[in-house]
Amino acid sequence: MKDDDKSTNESRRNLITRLLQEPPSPENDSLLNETIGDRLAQMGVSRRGFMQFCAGMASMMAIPAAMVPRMAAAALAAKPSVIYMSFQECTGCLESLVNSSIQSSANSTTIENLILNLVSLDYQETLMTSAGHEAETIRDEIMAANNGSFVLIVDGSIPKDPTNGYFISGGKSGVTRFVEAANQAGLILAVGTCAAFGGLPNADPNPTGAVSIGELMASKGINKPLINISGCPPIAEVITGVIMYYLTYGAAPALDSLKRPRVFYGEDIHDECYRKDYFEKGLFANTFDDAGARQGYCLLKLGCKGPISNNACSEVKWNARTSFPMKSGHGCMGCSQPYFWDGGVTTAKANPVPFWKNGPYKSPSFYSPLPASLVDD
Ligand code: FSX
Repeated sequence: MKDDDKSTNESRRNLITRLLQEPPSPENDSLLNETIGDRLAQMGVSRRGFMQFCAGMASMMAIPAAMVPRMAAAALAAKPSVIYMSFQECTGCLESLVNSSIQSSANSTTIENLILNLVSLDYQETLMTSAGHEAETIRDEIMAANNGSFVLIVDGSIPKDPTNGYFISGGKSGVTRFVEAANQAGLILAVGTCAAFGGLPNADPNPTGAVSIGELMASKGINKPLINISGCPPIAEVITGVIMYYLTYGAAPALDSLKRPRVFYGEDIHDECYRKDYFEKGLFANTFDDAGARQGYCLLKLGCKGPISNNACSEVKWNARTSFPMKSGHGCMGCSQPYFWDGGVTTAKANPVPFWKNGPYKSPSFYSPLPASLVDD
């Protein structure tokens, strides 16, 4: 990590701390009129709690503090329609989002609950009570009513050949279902590594011919804004953070070359890992249960993929910010990267030796070249 990146991180962390301790300002309070206050109260959220949430979210996404009131106002004023469609996946992405919400909702309304209350989640096959033709009709009506403006969240990858018989739902192929929705959407979020890069269904030998959402869009000439939120599963707060940004600005945040938001994927997991000090000192665990592992030594020699994986796990953490893999004693599996699983992460076939033997510390050739559809010009 460069020195100026380090100082940016440092100031971001300081900003988070300051904003979360700051008393509510008249400027912020003036934005929360009586109607909004009532709505927050109905959701069990105090004004102060909501402003703290916005401040924390803004800081996490490197949005200037001056934008916090605007973020709060936009989030409360807007209620965009969200259509959430699932294709070939394990439902882990939705589990991540929903369990995170349930886990911490015993004490207060969480970020996830808040967002689910602030957007109009109009179609999600696993969560909705409607099914069959009724659900499909609702989806079609909502897409028509919000043509060009709804947010399409997609998880799972899709068989590229619509005639091969894999993934038929509502009598339509995955390609047909996706293309119909994508052509009417305002913004597309590819949630999870399956949707973003192909993921598990795309792993060798890829029997269904599954491709990522980006690749399918490119092949169908669909030119809509796409944000990849990778991870198997992705971090719930990263999904909600991107939605918050869109509510605030009406546009996608800055993306990296893989169309992932830079604020969450701009650094590798190793950069913020608490075991990094041991890495710097050359202290490594050699087995998962040796004395070094118990003291927090670096897990690099056990195959940790933190240095080549971009995500916010070590900063945002998981399960209501409780922990993340390295804190739990397990190396990073690189699930946010293209070619997870085949990319040499867990299979002996693709990567028979720990990656630290693969040459330079950050080998740019560790992963195969990316498909052109995933790379910005
Ligand atoms: Fe894939 Fe998600 Fe992994 Fe599972 O929806 S990213 S297999 S956690 O469920 O798509």
